[in-house]
Amino acid sequence: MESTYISTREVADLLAVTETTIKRWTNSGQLKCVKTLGGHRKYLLTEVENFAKENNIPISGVTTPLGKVELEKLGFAIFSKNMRKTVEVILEEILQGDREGTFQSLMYLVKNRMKLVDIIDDIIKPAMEEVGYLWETKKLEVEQEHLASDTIKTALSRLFIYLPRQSANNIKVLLACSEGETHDIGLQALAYELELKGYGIHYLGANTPFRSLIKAIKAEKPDYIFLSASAPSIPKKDFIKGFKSLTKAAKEINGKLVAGGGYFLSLDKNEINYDFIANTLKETISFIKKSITN
Ligand code: B12
Repeated sequence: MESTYISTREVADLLAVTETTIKRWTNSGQLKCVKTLGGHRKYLLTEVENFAKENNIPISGVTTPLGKVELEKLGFAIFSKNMRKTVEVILEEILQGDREGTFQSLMYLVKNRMKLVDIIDDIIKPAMEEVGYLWETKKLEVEQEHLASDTIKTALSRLFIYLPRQSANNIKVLLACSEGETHDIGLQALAYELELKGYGIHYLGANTPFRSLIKAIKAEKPDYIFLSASAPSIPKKDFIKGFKSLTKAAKEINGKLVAGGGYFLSLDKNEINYDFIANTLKETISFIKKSITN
């Protein structure tokens, strides 16, 4: 093990980056290699492990390749910065219910230095909007929509394991979908991003009764409370009443209340009170950064 040497391809697989990235790190002297008599670069496994540790890069060892056709399509989409094409490839995998293919496609984006927030906001959100459109126009059955949702959820939960983590900070966040709300993919993605950034996560998930949410806020005293609502199955007046009690509970513990999800667009701004409302993960992250530095 001490003197095991591996190839550029193997280092790339191990660290979940492209071979080009490995070459760049080597050329800049960050990662050491030796050259074989034939001129090929070889890396000492222990050196690679140390490099990964020092730079906070997880050792994944994901080696299963995508099919040649998918790889070519994705490669071209990324090379030409064609987001629409990238969305199409992911959508195809999602609609087939191909968990492995979806995971590998997302992994390919990560290897090409795409950030999780961009993958969610610019690839997964539009792909799922297309799923919604297909369902609305009766081109997709309900069970196919369920399959698509579960496929992306599973792929994201696998991807999360391989992403680099920052060390823990002392900021506590509580996340929940409102009462009557089952759409939890956006909220779950936000929880992944915040967990990777070192926040302490208290995730309550789908359909959390307002009463229980308030109990949890009082018990946990989070710095931030994130509430997601896309199409809750409760009357609007009950939602507004519940949300008002949430605003009060957040104020009492001096926590910031952040609302997100399509339902808020249908509410009158004067009816509810929050610290921030977000349509994307990018907006949410920059709000948190700003509010911490203020
Ligand atoms: C997948 C899906 C489902 C799945 C949900 C599975 C799951 N576990 O989440 C299932 C099949 C269960 C479902 C059910 C229903 N759905 Co549906 N669903 C969708 C779909 C296709 C995708 C949603 C999604 O996951 N997107 C991917 C994520 C990443 O994007 P996102 O949710 O928009 O989140 C982003 C932002 O909004 C934001 N964000 C989201 N939450 C939060 C929270 C915080 C705090 C912050 C800061 C940011 C944030 O960040 C995310 C990243 O950018 C949408 C279509 C669409 N246009 O969005 C319809 C959609 C949301 N559903 C819709 C409807 C009507 C329903 C049902 C009522 C249908 C029915 N008649 O049975 C039910 C019941 C819903 C309920 N009561 O909760 C409508 C809602 C329309 C409306 N406003 O009234 C939509 C828009 C479809 C449509 N075109 O008609 N659905």
